Amino acid sequence: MTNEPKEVVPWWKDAVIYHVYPRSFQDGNGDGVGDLAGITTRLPYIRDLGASAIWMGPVFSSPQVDNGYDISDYRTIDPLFGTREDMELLIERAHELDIRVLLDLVFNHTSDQHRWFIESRDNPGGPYGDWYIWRDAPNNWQGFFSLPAWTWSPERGQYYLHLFTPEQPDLNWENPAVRKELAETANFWLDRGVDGFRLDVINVISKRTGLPSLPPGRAPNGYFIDGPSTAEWLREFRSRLRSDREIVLVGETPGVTPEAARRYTRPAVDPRGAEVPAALDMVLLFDHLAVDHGPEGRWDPRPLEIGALRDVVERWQRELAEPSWPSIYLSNHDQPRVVSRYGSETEFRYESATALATAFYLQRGTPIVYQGDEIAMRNYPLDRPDEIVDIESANAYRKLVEQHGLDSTVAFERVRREARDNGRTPMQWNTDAHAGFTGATPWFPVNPDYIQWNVSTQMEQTQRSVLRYFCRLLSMRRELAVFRDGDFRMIRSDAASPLFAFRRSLLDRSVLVVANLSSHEVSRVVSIMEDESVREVLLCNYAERTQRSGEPGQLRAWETVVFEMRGN
Ligand code: TEU
Repeated sequence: MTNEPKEVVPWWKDAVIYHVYPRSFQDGNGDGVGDLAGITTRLPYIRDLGASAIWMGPVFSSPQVDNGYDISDYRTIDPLFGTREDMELLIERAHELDIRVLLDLVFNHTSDQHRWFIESRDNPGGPYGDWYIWRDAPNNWQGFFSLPAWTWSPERGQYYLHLFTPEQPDLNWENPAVRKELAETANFWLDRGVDGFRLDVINVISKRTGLPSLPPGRAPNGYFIDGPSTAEWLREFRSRLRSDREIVLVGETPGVTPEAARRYTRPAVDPRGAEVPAALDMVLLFDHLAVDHGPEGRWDPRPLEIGALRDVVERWQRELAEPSWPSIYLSNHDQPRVVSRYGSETEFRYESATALATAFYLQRGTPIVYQGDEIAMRNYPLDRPDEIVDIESANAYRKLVEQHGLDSTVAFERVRREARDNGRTPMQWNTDAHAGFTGATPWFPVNPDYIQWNVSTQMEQTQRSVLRYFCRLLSMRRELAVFRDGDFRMIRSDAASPLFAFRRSLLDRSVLVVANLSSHEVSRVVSIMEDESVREVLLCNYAERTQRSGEPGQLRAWETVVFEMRGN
């Protein structure tokens, strides 16, 4: 069967990106916090997993109000994470191992401790006076963190806009000097060898002219999400980047519409008729991580309906078909652990973690594996509200109790499941104290289940090892061109069915991926698999279905199988 790739493609279409949350990955200097030196020691592990790039969360100077997403100097490394030499050594070692390095640039806002903001606040008529968004009176915009979006500055005698915390003032991208400086900041790190960037909330940089208040019940799209100049400014940003090698730009785009996502990820034509490269190579979507949100959003969680998940995936695979390119991820530092959220963290922890990974990472697009998901790390057992460290989650709890009048127990149960702390617990390496993450007291406690669930134990396990399964899954994805170049077709199922199945076809090769995303057996799937067209089993998360036979018409709890099919 033909397995030749269609054409030479950019490296990031072949890549598997491993998302590292530096604070919780590996402590290299014994202070209880993860750091760059620690990450460097774990690069061989990342390579052996099958990843070919890492995306590191922000490690720049920061007061750490929002765990580093409040940056006070983009060109220096926060001592918490090490030095610029540590960064340069990490980049060098990563490249030696054929691992590319993406940094996380937070360009919508800075810290209120950034010198630009202090200058802007204290010297309105000075060169930085117009680098942020100042107004005499606020509009009615609400921020993302259950907070108002404006704060009064007595020093300046005006309000300033912050879509996140008051310590994260929004930069004024309308100002050409701001845009120029941010591009130069990116070039500063490109000159030091990085291979691309994840751009934090990059689709909120453009605000509607005049900053009008939102009509009641109106979504902020067009007001401060996917604003009027977003695509234009991102194309300008890309045009200013210097690099002697192919770099990647991954934009995090909360609330993005399909039309806007295509605008960002497709080439455009300039007034002279010349093609202009796409502003972004990929966007990070959120809809697949909102199907379990109730009417009040994230902090009103509901049980997952697989039908809704199928529909969202099918829609975005269709919306971001050629020439766009999707990213694929199941969790990150802002989300609960996927095995707790969508899987079965107790009875079928191995099966559900591997089924979800197969159902997602074989779709069309670049997989992004969040640290710890490859060993099925699960939510942290938060017992009390005062254990919540994350500012967004703590604000949400306070708002549910104080503004929504929820009983504190009910409010805590909602937040406990969704809290961002769940995905930020230290990486579980082995059975040593603190799971081998640190020799000191960790900044956040290690999940007590690390004795059973850690890298070392799963490396030794020959059966039901999530880690070993991930290695096989990512290796198969890399070896078969159909997973990169093939088209995607979701197999329709009854709305209530827990079956998640799709077909990938390329020339005369096709594979069928089926997963039972439930804790009970699913039968009557033989119609999908038309037994005579099944050629062989390429991968399965149950040991015994290694042959083609074996009740092809049914799937056990959380069973996933990848079939090579005849024809396409
Ligand atoms: O998150 C952007 C974002 O969409 C947030 O609303 C986040 O996803 C939230 O948890 C959803 O409920 C980025 C970073 O990933 C996040 O860690 C930062 O706190 C945020 O931007 C501000 O920089």
